[in-house]
Amino acid sequence: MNDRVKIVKVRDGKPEVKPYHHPAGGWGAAGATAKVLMEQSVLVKGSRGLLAMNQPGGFKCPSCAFPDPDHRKTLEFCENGAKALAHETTKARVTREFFAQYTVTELLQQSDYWLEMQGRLTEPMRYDPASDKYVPIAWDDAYALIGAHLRALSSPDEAEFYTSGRTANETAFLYSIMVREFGTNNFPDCSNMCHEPTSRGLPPSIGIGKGTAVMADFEHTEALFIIGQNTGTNSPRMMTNLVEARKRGIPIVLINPMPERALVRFTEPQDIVQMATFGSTRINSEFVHVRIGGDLAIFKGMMRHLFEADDRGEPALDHAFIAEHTLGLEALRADVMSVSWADITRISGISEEQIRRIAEIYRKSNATMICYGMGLTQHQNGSKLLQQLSNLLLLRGNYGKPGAAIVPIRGHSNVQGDRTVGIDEKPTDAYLDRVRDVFGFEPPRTHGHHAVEAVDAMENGTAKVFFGLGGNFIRAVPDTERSYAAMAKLALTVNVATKLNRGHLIHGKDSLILPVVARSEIIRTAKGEQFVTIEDAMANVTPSRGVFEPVGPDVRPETEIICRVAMATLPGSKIPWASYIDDYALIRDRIADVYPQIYAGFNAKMQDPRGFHLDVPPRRRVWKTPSGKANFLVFPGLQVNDIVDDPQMLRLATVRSHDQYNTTIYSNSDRYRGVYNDRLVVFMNADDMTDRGLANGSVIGLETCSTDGHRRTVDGLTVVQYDMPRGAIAGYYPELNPLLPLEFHDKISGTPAAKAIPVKVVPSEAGAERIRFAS
Ligand SMILES: Nc1nc2c(c(=O)[nH]1)N[C@H]1C(S)=C(S)[C@@H](COP(=O)(O)OP(=O)(O)OC[C@H]3O[C@@H](n4cnc5c(=O)[nH]c(N)nc54)[C@H](O)[C@@H]3O)O[C@H]1N2
Ligand SMILES: Nc1nc2c(c(=O)[nH]1)N[C@H]1C(S)=C(S)[C@@H](COP(=O)(O)OP(=O)(O)OC[C@H]3O[C@@H](n4cnc5c(=O)[nH]c(N)nc54)[C@H](O)[C@@H]3O)O[C@H]1N2
Ligand SMILES: [Mo]
Repeated sequence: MNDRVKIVKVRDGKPEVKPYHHPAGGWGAAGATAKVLMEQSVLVKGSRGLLAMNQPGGFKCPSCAFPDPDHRKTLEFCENGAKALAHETTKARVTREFFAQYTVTELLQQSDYWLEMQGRLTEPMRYDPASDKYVPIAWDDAYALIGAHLRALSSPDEAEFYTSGRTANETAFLYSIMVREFGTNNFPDCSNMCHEPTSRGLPPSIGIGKGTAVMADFEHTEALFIIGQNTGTNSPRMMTNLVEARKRGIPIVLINPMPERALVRFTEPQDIVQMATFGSTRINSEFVHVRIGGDLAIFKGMMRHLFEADDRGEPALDHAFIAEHTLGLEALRADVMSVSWADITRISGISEEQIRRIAEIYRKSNATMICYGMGLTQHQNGSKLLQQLSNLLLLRGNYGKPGAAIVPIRGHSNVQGDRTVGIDEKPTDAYLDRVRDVFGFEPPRTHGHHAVEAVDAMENGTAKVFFGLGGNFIRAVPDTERSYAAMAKLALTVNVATKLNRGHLIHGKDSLILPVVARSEIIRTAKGEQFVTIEDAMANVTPSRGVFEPVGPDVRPETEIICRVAMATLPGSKIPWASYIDDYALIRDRIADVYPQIYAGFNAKMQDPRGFHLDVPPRRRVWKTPSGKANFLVFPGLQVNDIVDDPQMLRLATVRSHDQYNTTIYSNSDRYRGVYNDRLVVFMNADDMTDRGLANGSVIGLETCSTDGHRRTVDGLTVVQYDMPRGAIAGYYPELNPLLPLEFHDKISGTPAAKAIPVKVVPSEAGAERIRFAS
């Protein structure tokens, strides 16, 4: 294996597994918040920041995309938002002296955690091959270098322009214009690895690739389903809505192969009474312990239950809604009735009795919200799986009435907004026409690359330049070994970033790191303080104003960087790039010009610090599909992933711990799952362990089941017995990405099937330190 791909083991304490017996949230969360602020030496500054976070006039939390409540509390943050803020406002700095101290080869020996802990990037740096070090470069020289590389390409399609979802609307919009004027639609983005099945799967069903809920729906809903989403860790502020729903007696059904702690029992960290009395709320009424990839069978079972009830003349389908608003019911009915209960239970691992019980909860509810996350999107047929979920909602008219909705829990704080304002490798002609009319150039019409195609292009040599607007592309994509090698072939890699990460160390022949002003910091330009805007997961657009001084004199706002790259690359451009550097209102005017239907009067609307809601037509029971109706779509069978014919095969879900933000590792512990100081673990069912002669603490390797000639392994993993369904195992992303083949993705959306990697246990060659197991 390539040396650069080796997983760096980190031990910052004694590795230990001990079950977490407390409810999630509560004093554990309060303690963790204080701890991270102290670790980053920002107790006072951080606390001040937390008071401004998600408040009118303040800045939007850089962590997740969950909306602010309609009735705000004085504090509106969670433990993991506090971690994100503490790490962003850290006292630690990565300076030119730091880079002078280490060669890139030496930095590569450090863990992701260590790289993150070095602090904020402070000045632009360029890779120097002679010394194998990053050395300072002036901003103007950096822009000139980028411009020279881009202009030297034989085709604009030889460049890949990545976006991570922290990028604000103003920046993302200009970036999408700059890249299109340059001449390509190569827009790989983090969404391609995340909620792309939502963006591509839902439009044929309901005419829009977004969720249909607003926060008020939580107050009206009669049943909640949380499927494949770890709420307490990845969108903790939503726990408040779940606690409130439980207090109203609303049933909450969880479908997950892992019994996630916070979804079982939760104490609201902001509920003083619950905290003081050590009280907690039981969250779930039904926990459905599904096999990995078994959700499709459950959805079909639920639909079958509804059709059977309908046949008996019991109220089950919303016939009036179906008649007025949908097409395709009979084909769906025929497909659903063709699957047997025996197959449904075998493939899902769930009894007919329990599926009927949750289907009854669904049938009796007049308004249901179905929330979902990566547990549904990251499968080989993620897009089609979501269409089946949408069928289930359509059957009971659960669109366009209070308390009813499909609710994708989006990841990055502005990932949805970035797509809305043009980060799209498959733009529509209508949109490109608007761009042409507003900006006066002819944008490229050929569709571009998504994330996996971008790696393919690097691997086969057609890509020459990678530009990363935030994020950590190389750690986020599949097939680590191949992807690293592909990235290293490029002529130029550019990373616009706040923090040092491995993506900066796996670089092209030329390489730049460009440090930026972060979300929580003030953007000052010649025209005074500027603000940016963010679209949350429920399509609310709100202003975000940083409150802290930028980390140093040599960091730049992201928007300025995009404008200056445009000026250096497109000398003949008629677009007034320089004016956008200083005045963000001008950018919002152009956004309103390109998207008049949703963004008309954008600047005026931003006078209200609470922002406004973008139109989501299904909320009005309007369907922007070719037929003008919502469509029942058929996906035959019960398999959401290809069948692998190997009796030793286990399905591996790569998930997040409680102490990471995607590729950023806050600590090596995962409190709610009871693992401390180690991330190289595999959660496994007791019977699967026995079958393989494994015990708690056994050290194993995993190898991907594939026939494409690539051997993919990760060695030195410790087995932890866990309440997983048979045949399903879990471990952490990004450490296990070397096991995920690039080709193993949803063909409609390009989203890697990171929750269903077929693997088998192989003997370990490494041998690892033993973990202590406490009871
Ligand atoms: N603190 C924190 N917050 C975050 C992030 C973070 O890393 N840290 N990341 C942000 C981003 S970009 C995103 S996209 C979201 C991600 O948030 P989530 O969607 O919660 O992501 P994961 O932790 O990857 O996994 C979700 C769940 O899917 C379950 N699962 C696995 N396979 C299956 C299956 O086949 N069926 C079902 N039903 N469930 C399955 C897992 O057990 C796990 O509970 O969170 C965002 N918020
Ligand atoms: N196996 C597996 N792979 C996965 C997933 C999985 O569940 N399993 N999840 C996928 C998902 S859902 C996602 S969204 C992707 C995430 O992919 P990315 O979005 O690319 O990754 P992040 O870890 O969020 O990026 C972190 C880096 O962003 C930079 N950064 C932070 N804040 C800012 C900012 O304000 N501005 C700028 N310019 N840079 C900033 C910092 O340098 C930091 O190191 O990974 C995907 N990959
Ligand atoms: Mo994500």
